[in-house]
Amino acid sequence: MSVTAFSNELLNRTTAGGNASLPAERKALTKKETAADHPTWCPGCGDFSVLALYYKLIEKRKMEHEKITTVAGIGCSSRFPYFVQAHGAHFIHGRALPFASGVSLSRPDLHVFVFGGDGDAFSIGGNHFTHTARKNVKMTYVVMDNFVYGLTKKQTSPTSPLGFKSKTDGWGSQDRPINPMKQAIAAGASFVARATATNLPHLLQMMELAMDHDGFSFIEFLSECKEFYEGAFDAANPRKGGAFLEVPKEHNFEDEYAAYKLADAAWPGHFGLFYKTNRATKNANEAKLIADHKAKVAGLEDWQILQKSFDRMK
Ligand SMILES: Cc1ncc(C[n+]2csc(CCOP(=O)(O)OP(=O)(O)O)c2C)c(N)n1
Ligand code: SF4
Ligand SMILES: [Mg+2]
Repeated sequence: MSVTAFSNELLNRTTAGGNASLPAERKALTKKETAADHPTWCPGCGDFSVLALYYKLIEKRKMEHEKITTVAGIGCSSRFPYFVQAHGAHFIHGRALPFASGVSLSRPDLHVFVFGGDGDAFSIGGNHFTHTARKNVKMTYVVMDNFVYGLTKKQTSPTSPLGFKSKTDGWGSQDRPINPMKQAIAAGASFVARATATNLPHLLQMMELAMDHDGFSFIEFLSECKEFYEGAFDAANPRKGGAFLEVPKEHNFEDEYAAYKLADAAWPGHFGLFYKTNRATKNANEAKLIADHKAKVAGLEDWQILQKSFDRMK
């Protein structure tokens, strides 16, 4: 399917109203009702835009307070849950995805959002990224990629470009950076999109698409760190002489190889939906396993189920 056809479909869906389950007497939450602590990010940090759009998304899609779940690891970007007045956890560095998987699998009535940085996602959490993607656990993961470790004051991250001078690479980074889009596609993510702080309506559109996806949805969001990597994304910023290039209209986002090729475009690359496919989620597979097992032991008391297990071991 082409991106244009899908966008039109989305537009019809989202303008028709958000959460059908929201009772009439409950009003959509405004930013005032969703905002918690004052964000502690530096002035001009790209992370503010994702937060602003998350408030907007909650309001637009009429999410209920008790259904909002915001999970993060550790990093500047991962402070996110503190700033949202709802359920959430600021978890261990790199371990946001396993925590979010537990929430997603045990509470199918929630949609889990995970926010974090490039270090959290692709260094210490790289393993979890791969496995959560391949297992297709239903959640939306927005990686606020600033090409640096911001919180710990400028170390090289897995997305820092070659030659980037940091506190860990005084002579400039020697290691080839990873390409998050290729990484996500190769790992088996069933929804892969890219956005940037210079086009916020576009980011909102990507977040809506991701939220509606039944599976693991990943968005790489270029989020400038004003303090330790100023100007990193100027090439994608029309106000700084760069260009915001959308995914070409003829791109077939159901074609995995085309998506991979698109992810290989020269810097600063394209923005939009690269890849989307429908395949069984871990949530659906596990729900079926549990239902099948329950059917097998229907009518038995707990002790009888236990006795059956012991008998099998004899
Ligand atoms: C187990 C563990 N190792 C290392 C750290 C130190 N640490 C905290 S945040 C961070 C990197 C953050 O970078 P990133 O995920 O890119 O987030 P940003 O601050 O750039 O948003 C590191 C190495 C930690 N908190 N816990
Ligand atoms: S150090 Fe960088 S990433 Fe962290 S809050 Fe400041 S501008 Fe944002
Ligand atoms: Mg970072």
